[in-house]
Amino acid sequence: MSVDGDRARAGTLDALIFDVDGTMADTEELHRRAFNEIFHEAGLSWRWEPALYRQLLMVTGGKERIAHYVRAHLGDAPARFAIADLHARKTERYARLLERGAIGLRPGVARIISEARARGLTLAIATTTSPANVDALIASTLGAEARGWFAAVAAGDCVARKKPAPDVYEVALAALGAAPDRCVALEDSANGLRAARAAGVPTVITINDDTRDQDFSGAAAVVSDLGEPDAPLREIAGVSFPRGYVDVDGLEAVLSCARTV
Ligand code: XBP
Ligand code: MG
Repeated sequence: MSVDGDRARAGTLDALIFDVDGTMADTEELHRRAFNEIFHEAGLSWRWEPALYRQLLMVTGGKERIAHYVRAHLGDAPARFAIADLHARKTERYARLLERGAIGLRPGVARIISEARARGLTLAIATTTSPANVDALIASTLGAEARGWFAAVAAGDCVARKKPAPDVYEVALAALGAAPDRCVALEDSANGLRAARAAGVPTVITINDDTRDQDFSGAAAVVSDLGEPDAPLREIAGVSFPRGYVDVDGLEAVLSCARTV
């Protein structure tokens, strides 16, 4: 349902736009495992250890990340490798790893989705990861029917320019028919923050081990995670969440503050 659906909206917040990797779930270790398994099966000696992978994460998009690794770390030509095929196989492997129930949602994600739905907000996704990965994560954590809760899913190659370019957020906003200043983006990385901000969407950052040291200037709020009533978040910067967790009222406050700056 688009933002101008038939559900009256009392507040100023119309839609929540979720990033996926690192925000909805801590997925990058599973991505790293899938990359390494496929490299090995392809007879390549490439192995992305955690420290290297954290560096490589600054390049968004798995295919782009492989090409960058070949060029910048191997001094070789990406065209000499069947990167699209490697990445397709990696995506299949990642889905299989997810099916084994390898990952749960981060704190507060299921709660805020449920509350947003109950309050008549529209949900969307704006991610660099492949669409198949979005479907696999939603199915393995919320159930296959939950894919229909998201009015728009902008993912992967639906845009030529990936984050930090704003394109994927602009595709999601257009699909929703939403005004950016009536939405809030939930992100985990500096690339994601830059993308959302360039699209005019106020952004709440939930940090993780891969992104905690990045520059989140311009975020409406930076927190440890979305929090739960029995597991309060840690506030790092920006708007405060006095209940100790991010809820719809807290996100309405984010918009109010964003309007005053
Ligand atoms: C994170 C990414 C993706 C994933 C890997 O996306 O940059 O590239 O690391 O997924 P986001 P793919 O934080 O925007 O969700 O291999 O499918 O790209
Ligand atoms: Mg992310």
